[in-house]
Amino acid sequence: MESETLLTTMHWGTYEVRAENGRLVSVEPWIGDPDPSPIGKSMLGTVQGDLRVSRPAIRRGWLEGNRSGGRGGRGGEAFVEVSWETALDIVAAELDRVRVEHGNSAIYAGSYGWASAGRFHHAQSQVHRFLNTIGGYTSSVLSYSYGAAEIILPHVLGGTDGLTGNHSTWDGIERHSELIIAFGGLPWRNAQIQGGGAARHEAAAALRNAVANGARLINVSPVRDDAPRGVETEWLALRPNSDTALMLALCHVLLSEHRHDEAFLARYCTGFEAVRAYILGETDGQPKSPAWAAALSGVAQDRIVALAREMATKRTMLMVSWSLQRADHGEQPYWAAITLAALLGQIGLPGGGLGFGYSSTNGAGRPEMGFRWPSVPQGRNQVPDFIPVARMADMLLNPGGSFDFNGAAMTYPDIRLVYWAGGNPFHHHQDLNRLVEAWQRPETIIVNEPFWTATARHADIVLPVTTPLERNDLAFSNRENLVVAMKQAIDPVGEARDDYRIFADLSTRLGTGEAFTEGRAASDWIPLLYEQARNNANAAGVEMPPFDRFWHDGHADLARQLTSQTLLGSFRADPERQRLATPSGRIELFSQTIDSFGYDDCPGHAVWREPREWLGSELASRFPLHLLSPQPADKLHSQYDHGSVSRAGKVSDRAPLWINRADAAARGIVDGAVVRVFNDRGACLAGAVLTDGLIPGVVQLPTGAWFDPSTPGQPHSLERHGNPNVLTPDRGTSRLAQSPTCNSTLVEVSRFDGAVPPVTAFDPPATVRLADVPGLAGPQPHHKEA
Ligand SMILES: Nc1nc2c(c(=O)[nH]1)N[C@H]1C(S)=C(S)[C@@H](COP(=O)(O)OP(=O)(O)OC[C@H]3O[C@@H](n4cnc5c(=O)[nH]c(N)nc54)[C@H](O)[C@@H]3O)O[C@H]1N2
Ligand SMILES: Nc1nc2c(c(=O)[nH]1)N[C@H]1C(S)=C(S)[C@@H](COP(=O)(O)OP(=O)(O)OC[C@H]3O[C@@H](n4cnc5c(=O)[nH]c(N)nc54)[C@H](O)[C@@H]3O)O[C@H]1N2
Ligand SMILES: [Mo]
Repeated sequence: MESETLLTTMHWGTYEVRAENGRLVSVEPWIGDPDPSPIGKSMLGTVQGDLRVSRPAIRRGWLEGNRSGGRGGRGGEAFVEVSWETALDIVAAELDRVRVEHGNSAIYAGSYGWASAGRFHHAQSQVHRFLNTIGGYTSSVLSYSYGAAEIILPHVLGGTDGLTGNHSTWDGIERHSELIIAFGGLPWRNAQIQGGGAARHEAAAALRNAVANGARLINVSPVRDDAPRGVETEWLALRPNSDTALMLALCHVLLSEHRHDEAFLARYCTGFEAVRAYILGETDGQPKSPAWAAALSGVAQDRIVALAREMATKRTMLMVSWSLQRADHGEQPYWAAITLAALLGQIGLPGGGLGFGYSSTNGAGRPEMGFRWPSVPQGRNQVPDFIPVARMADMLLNPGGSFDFNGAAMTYPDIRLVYWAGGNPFHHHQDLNRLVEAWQRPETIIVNEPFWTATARHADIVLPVTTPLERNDLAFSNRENLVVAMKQAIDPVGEARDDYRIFADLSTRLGTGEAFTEGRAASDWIPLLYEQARNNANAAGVEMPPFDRFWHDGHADLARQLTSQTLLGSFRADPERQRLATPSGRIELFSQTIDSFGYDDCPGHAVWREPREWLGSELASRFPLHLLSPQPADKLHSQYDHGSVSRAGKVSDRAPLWINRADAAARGIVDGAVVRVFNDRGACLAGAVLTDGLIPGVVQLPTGAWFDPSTPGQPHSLERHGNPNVLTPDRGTSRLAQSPTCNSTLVEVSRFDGAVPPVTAFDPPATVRLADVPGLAGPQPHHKEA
């Protein structure tokens, strides 16, 4: 094993890794990747670095009986290292206590997060399967990525095609698009990523081809650099969160100049009359005219008119990034984009219509494999309680509280125990100071983690987990026709174990061992999953080699059955027989269903609703800068923030805050200076980067800096590393989708003139050994390994 070169697949790419004498010595892009991501390099030095959780660890106060956290408890105390036997006994007993005393709904294990690529050791599948065998858990639905879209699109288009899959493929766009309008741009950095594993990075080349074939590309964004790398692009700058107004005004021009496609609307859509009356101002007295939208968006009135005319005369593709719906009333830009595309009448034509999230990952626009990849069966959850994922802090703070969601009146369960495996809520959640408070409420928080992330530090019990390099696994992802044998390259670091083994051992203690493992070791599951994949592939006419040959070769490159498709192409061809899964069978420009919910913040058709927080709101007099928190270029979320690639991007040790030169000059801020970014919810430090690539009044601070509060466990302490989620609001998009609104945030930025505090997020937390804690060494005499 020692000097062999092995393949491994991560969400950001496939790499050839090599270990010597037990140490990982090189990580190089897989030779088949035409445009590899540098992020893989960050695994060197970190996978075997000092931020690994090396032994099971328990918060000292929890061991001493302080179960509710309390101020300064979670996140602020030393950890006591214990043996696996002790840790597993304690976790099993605590799960059992909570389910017996409070019922399984008192266990929250939505456990949202990206974990690692690798089909078998998928942390969420494992924790869900485990908890389902012991009676279930309160779960979550939707994603932080595109929760608002997951709710609005089924109402309007009958499903999520064009969002998460089944996009119009690049080949049609390359050949037929004459005008590509990209709301939220097409930043190359995001297309580095493919959930479940990336192999060939092709999005950038596809865009280059489209433009080389004569398409004109417009980046509609507050940020110039949202343009794709190396492709000629016009920048149409607009105020953040004003896209809906711009889209409605484009509709207004089409309608008032009779450039809309009446035949398309009549044949394929329902509810056109209602939205037409709204756009023309017949229902509320306010025409959604170019002049109206210009005042809201900052885009000149005649530019809007000219753009609408150009769209009507060209094969026009609307690409809308996922970021637009992570904002207040995030349902609306999606519904408005569909309305605009419907008026243009090109939906279902190659190179025309629309799609969501092109360049948000590497997958959009690539053909599907045409069959399903298997995953670890999760069993059935007997607990009916669930929340929309981003309402997690609300749930912890308001047990028994009620809320609306997609037409239903819901109640928050009373959570006593939280189990997280494979996610980092102190990365992903909004308003982290509020989360710090909410997180003190449960009696017990258990986290499986390879690294000392903020979530691990804020847990009561941390169980150390392997990374993919320390175990065998399989990678296959929907848009990549490469299947990779992810072979173990190094020994587990410290005492780390696979999530699977942890849950198997917990199951044994809880009497459900057989139900969880079905008598299989991890090494039995991998060929089993592979054989299922092979059967599915064969049934679809795609050949996969037998497992042994595949494992020996290290990967299998599969032929694709499907090569080309157009979103809603078959619906366009035959709307009677290919009805959409909407109540009318058509595109619902007006939805009777949504209208019947009676939500003022999401009525029956696309509307402009002013965001609660944006440059047009009163709050802007105190916090005059709109903060966008995009994905980080040099990592995936918080993963490997401590790696070399991410660290090279830090400015004065912190996350970079991009700020317009004029805004910086007005505040006496110079390039590279440490700045304080703040609002009423919180404050963080960041490193200033001056640019002309943002409109004035907008700042950008990418996500991913490991949460580094100056007084851990206490809300409202200064965050020192540049984590934007101490600033973002924890509010749902609307009563419809209740999804994240991180891109609707106002802040002020000032020079930080005091002594700059060091970042401590990359120092491992204090730990002591159980035997060294007087009075605590007692409860574990019968354990062998201690
Ligand atoms: N302000 C703002 N906030 C955002 C966003 C934004 O745009 N702006 N974006 C949101 C979006 S789209 C998303 S998807 C979320 C992402 O949020 P997350 O998915 O929670 O972020 P990650 O950093 O990927 O967290 C994954 C964790 O899993 C751990 N892990 C890796 N492999 C394993 C394993 O095998 N087992 C176990 N047990 N753990 C493992 C990693 O070390 C890491 O800590 O963030 C959201 N938050
Ligand atoms: N390198 C890297 N790539 C990633 C990820 C990562 O962590 N790192 N995360 C992956 C994940 S989980 C997801 S869900 C996707 C997310 O993919 P997206 O949601 O598309 O990504 P963002 O980077 O949040 O946003 C893209 C751009 O939208 C612009 N934008 C923000 N608000 C507005 C607005 O109101 N109007 C307009 N017109 N533009 C706006 C911002 O300038 C931003 O640069 O990215 C994936 N790709
Ligand atoms: Mo995401």
